[in-house]
Amino acid sequence: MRRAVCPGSFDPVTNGHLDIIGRASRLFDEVVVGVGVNRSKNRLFSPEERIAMLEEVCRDFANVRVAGFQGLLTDFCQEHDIHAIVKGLRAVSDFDYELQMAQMNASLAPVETVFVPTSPEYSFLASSLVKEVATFGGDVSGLVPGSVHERLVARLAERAA
Ligand code: COD
Repeated sequence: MRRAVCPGSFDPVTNGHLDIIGRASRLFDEVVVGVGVNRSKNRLFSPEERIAMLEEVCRDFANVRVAGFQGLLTDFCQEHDIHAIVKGLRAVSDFDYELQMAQMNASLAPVETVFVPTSPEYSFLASSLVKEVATFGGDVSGLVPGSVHERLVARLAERAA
């Protein structure tokens, strides 16, 4: 069984993430979307909300499941018998940090990192930018799945109230 993890914060999941998850699902027998729930960053959505959104948008991929993880990604890989980490690359600027993480992860556990280049239409897409644009009223409906867009608009309205 070739099993991989697509890790991330997914705050929230975007069409760019979904593209990478779908492509990973065609490369591996099973893909676990690993939602990092370390409490270090200020998140718009809770771990439970991020997991629920991912479960909803990944339900058409038969070999994809979603799980939260705390602590080191390599510990999660070992617990789930995973030896491949799939990461999306948008630009050279992503590569510097991703390479460092790949090498660190390989030093901690028997895992290989597989880099998948972003599809050109998603190369500018990041959760942080989606949140910023939506906060100031910009239209991000084409950048995230429909159900995620609804939750995003609702959450920002709650925050603004
Ligand atoms: N196109 C293609 N890929 C994309 C796009 C896009 N438009 N947007 C994002 N991605 C890729 C990113 O490049 C990344 O690979 C992945 O999707 C997730 O992105 P984010 O922004 O949701 O998540 P990050 O980068 O904040 O997640 C970081 C992790 C949670 C993976 C990382 O911090 C981690 O492994 N944490 C656990 C602690 C640990 O083990 N630390 C030591 C690391 S060496």
